[in-house]
Amino acid sequence: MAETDQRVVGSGRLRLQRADITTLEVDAIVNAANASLAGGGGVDGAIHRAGGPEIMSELRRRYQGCPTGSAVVTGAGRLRARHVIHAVGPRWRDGEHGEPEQLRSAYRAAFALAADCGCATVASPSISTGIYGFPIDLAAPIALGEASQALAEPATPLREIVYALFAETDLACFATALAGM
Ligand code: AR6
Repeated sequence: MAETDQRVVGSGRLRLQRADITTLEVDAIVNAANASLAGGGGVDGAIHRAGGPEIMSELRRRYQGCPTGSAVVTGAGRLRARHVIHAVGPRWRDGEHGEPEQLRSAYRAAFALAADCGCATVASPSISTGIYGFPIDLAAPIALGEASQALAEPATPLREIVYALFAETDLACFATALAGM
């Protein structure tokens, strides 16, 4: 799939790619989960389908939900990744209920967990901009800003964060936001 844009940050790289995240060979993929970690539609459904039942078994065994704005990690079952980081973004209401801060916090928690797990390469979807309705033009700068900060952390093992965007329009939106950074 075509690579459209990338940016060097510190000793790492931020990249945008049109892709189904479940196909990527990276150390960790981020899942756009819900607070009960119950699985669902969208990218969450795709990750559980492709990764197999092990991921849900581990979620049930180790965690009792995950508050909005935070993240937990499991193995990746049959996926080519080593870890799945389940991050919970906010459901969009009107933007006046802390949604931007919660989205920022979800990405920050996800990348911090990836670094704690020693990951060099991480792929993330655009959290909250599907079923949860967060406007993607507002979400993209938040997503890219948090990825840049994570890559710029001193001594981080992270070397590449790729946003795996499903739709061409989402990719274009992230590319515009990256150009404006
Ligand atoms: N690869 C990459 N991106 C994808 C894929 C994929 N395979 N499938 C969908 N997307 P969403 P949310 C994009 O709805 O808004 C679930 O039921 C999609 O086009 O997956 O955070 C959870 O259990 C969109 O741009 O997540 C929660 O209940 C982006 O991924 C709720 O949905 C996020 O869309 C979370 O909603």
